[in-house]
Amino acid sequence: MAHPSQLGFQDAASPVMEELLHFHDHALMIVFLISTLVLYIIVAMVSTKLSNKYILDSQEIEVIWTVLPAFILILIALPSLRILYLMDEINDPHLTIKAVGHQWYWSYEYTDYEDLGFDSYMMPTQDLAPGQFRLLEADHRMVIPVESPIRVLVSAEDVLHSWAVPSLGVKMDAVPGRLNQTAFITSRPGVFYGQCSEICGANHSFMPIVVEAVPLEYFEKWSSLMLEDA
Ligand SMILES: [Cu+2]
Repeated sequence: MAHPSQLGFQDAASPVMEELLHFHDHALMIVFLISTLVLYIIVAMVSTKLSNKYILDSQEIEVIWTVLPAFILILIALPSLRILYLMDEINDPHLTIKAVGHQWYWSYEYTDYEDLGFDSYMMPTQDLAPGQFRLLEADHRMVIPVESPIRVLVSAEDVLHSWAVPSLGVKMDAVPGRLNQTAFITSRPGVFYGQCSEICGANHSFMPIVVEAVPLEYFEKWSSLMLEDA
């Protein structure tokens, strides 16, 4: 959960998000180094009269300022590719959940169970209990067992939506007629908030995503209660 006026990312709740945060910091440090160097050169050139009108070419410096940026790009590309393939990897999910975007709510189907599925609408402001987040709380949360590999199949019924939970490092397009898949593991119990991340119509801002990670025994109790209700 982000706090007011937060500048950086939310705390990671999954191993992939932790990798992404490290990569972000790594890339940002390189950006800072380059920006500082460029700023220094600009200031030096503007504020001094240093120039040499007799030098027409210099092979050595040209080799350096061609090879060095290429090397820096490799230092960014390799870890980026590593995370890209890590995120694509889905090993033996314990649970598969189908998340379908609608105008304007999400519906979830637990396809490992015979009849476990529900719609998840945003809680209207007047119905919020103290401590609940406005525009972010849902009437039915997507409950999952903590520290278990979860696969989410994402699709949409009407228009493009996007199923996204920043602290889990997940953002997957929900496309009508197409089934996308993504996976994550929650490294700690908690409630993780997200929002539809595709401009999908008038109430786009009012279809939050709430993932609640609980210990396995609580998840089993929850699923049997849901099955009884159905
Ligand atoms: Cu949407």
